[in-house]
Amino acid sequence: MKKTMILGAAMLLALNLSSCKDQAPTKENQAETQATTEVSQSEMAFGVRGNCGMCKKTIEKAARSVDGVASAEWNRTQKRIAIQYDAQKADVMGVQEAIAAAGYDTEQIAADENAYKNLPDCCQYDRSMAMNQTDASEDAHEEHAH
Ligand SMILES: [Cu+2]
Repeated sequence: MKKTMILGAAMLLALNLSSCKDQAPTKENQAETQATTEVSQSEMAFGVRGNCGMCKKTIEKAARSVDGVASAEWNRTQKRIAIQYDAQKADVMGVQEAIAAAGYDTEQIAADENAYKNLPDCCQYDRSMAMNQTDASEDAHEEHAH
């Protein structure tokens, strides 16, 4: 009688254990997959000099040409670019190098001289222009700089 009960309890325990085993890894795997997707999208922002809408196109195109960059948005008033990227593929310096190679000064890298000279006249921005003007409001100094 006593033996049967122990055996029964042992079987119940074994059953619980096996059902835990079946569920636990699945949950872990799901959590891992979700975490990877969320972590891979990082954001960065830094100053980039430029004048007009054509500059904006060139700057953003250069940034997006870097592998791992998902989106790039240059703000003409603030002289600042905001980028969403995969940190495992792209890094801040790599993106700044690509923009500098296209002829535009960034916060940490000066523009390629030849690329700058080859820009259209309207795009040959002032090389001493203040960039990364984080506190400039969207419209305030819009036409002021020219
Ligand atoms: Cu321009």
